Amino acid sequence: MRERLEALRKEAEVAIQAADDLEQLRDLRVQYLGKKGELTAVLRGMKDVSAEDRPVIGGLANEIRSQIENLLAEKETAEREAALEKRLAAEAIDVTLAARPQPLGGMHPITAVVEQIEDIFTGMGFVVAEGPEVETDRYNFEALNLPQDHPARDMQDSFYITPEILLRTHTSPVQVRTMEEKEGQVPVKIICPGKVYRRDDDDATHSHQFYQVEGLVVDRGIAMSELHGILAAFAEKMFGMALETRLRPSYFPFTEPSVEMDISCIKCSGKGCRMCKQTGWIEILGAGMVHPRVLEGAGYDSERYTGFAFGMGPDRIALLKYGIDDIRHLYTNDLKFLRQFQSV
Ligand code: FA5
Repeated sequence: MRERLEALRKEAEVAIQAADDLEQLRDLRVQYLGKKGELTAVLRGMKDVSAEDRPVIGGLANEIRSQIENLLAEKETAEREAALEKRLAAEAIDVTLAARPQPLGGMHPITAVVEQIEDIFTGMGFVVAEGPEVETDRYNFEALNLPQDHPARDMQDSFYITPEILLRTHTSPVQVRTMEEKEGQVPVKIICPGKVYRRDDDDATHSHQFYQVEGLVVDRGIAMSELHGILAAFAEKMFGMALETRLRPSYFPFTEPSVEMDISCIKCSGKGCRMCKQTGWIEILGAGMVHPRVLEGAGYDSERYTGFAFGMGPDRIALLKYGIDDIRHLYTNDLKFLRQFQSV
């Protein structure tokens, strides 16, 4: 018995020393110390040992068990440390290695222009409002003083979904929605950016889907001079230069009087060039004093309150600002084109 135990001790010592990974050590633990292990098997023979030898052999067996346990624990610790060292060495970061270039996205020119417009107007105290792109005939036309069969409906050829529902042709319905929500409260001072849709034939300056930014101010004593002042300040900020502006009479059913605002040509400063078709002026938006019928229909007493509204096309502003020659470039997702605007 003693010899078997001593042989087991030696064999285990050699095997543990020879093991070179944690898995082997786990197997050796089972092999020597497990329930079905070799030491347990030897101890099962204790019943055949004489009563006087039993304490000695028992003591020896316990000594060998704890010796094997210690050896296993030491070797496991050493193996764990070696494995960690190996991993750290393999994962070491070479700080001298050149970084991989990370492709950076850029802002789409329309998004850039819409954000600039929002920044300029919110800086003047306007709040950004939103409305649905799928709109009712009432908000898109009727409530804006454009009853059925009004000839001006032809100015904005529409995509109808049902006779009552259409894709909005302009952002002006948000004027009415906002005034209704405010229930006669003043001041109203909003801008509304968003997509609009018209059955226009696509060409260099027309798209069937484009953006507009609407503006509306309603309060006591609002006059045309405020409209002009705010829009002139906006234009100079937008194009980053001193500009002349002029208001020309125009017609929109929802404003009276109605105007279009021109700016002096940003390319030739008004001298006349191809961009301004030799006129020195470029039209950038439509505007006017909110028609009393629109105010009344949305719950505002037109004797007490007046207001102005304007609507501009960020697509066309992007063409001007970035010198783009065709609006269709803005909608074709050509990366070669878009990469030019990565820094705007
Ligand atoms: C309107 O849509 C009015 N709702 C604007 C308005 C609002 C006037 C409030 C008065 C008071 P107009 O149809 O002119 O107006 O369009 C406004 C702007 O949208 C134009 O100046 C132009 O920049 C842009 N626009 C119009 N049609 C197209 C198109 N097919 N493609 C790209 N931009 C367009």
